[in-house]
Amino acid sequence: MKTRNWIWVWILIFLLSCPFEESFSQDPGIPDTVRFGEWSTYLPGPPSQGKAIVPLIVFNDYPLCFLQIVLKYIGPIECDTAYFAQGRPDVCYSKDVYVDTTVSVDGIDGLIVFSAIALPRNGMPSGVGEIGRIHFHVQDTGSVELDTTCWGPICSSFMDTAAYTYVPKVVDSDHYIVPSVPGDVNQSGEVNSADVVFLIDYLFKQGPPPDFLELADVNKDCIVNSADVVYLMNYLFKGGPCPKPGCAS
Ligand SMILES: [Ca+2]
Ligand SMILES: [Ca+2]
Ligand SMILES: [Ca+2]
Repeated sequence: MKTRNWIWVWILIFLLSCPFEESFSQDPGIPDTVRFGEWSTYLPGPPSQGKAIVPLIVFNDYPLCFLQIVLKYIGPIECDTAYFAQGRPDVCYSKDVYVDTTVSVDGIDGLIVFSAIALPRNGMPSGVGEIGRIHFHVQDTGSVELDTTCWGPICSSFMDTAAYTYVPKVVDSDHYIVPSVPGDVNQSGEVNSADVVFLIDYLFKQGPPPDFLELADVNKDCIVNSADVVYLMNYLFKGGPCPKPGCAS
């Protein structure tokens, strides 16, 4: 073989041995992730129907011009609504970045698609946080699974401001739905003095509202107020009647 041919062979071997981290389809920097926050569920007990709220959390280390997240759910749940929450896309909006967002739900196949396009090209800032929420109807107790998938040719993908398009890592969510305990205002799984504190903070100290007001309406008059605090304290400390499945919402 001529010397010039050997040079080409060595160039080829060198190129093949190079890492391809910077190639077009690779996620630049730290891997971007999509994951789900803690499930908040309310199920009075079968056969009555309940509700669940699941936060959608995204980490991206470079600003994004485009994101598309395609999700599939399996289990005794049905998607009621899904939306981009106040937060990261809104942050873009307040910085004069126009964000066009859509969420599609296909209840028959159990599919949800979040899409956001940020214009102009300075994109959605890098960071981590909740970008949306999914609300489900809960039909029964049991295992539910929330994972990524493709909807025909549409799969989850991100594009950064340098026009790198890549697939984010999706951390799936397995959750077991159990009946809710009336009076478990903070959804810790049990009713105790922490629920009284949570309720007092909410009613009188501008604390966060319970995810489900039904759990705080322990006297079942469809309103959450100081009478529920009295009822709950009476149950916990004076042997009063059990909290009831509430009707406030
Ligand atoms: Ca990254
Ligand atoms: Ca509790
Ligand atoms: Ca009440």
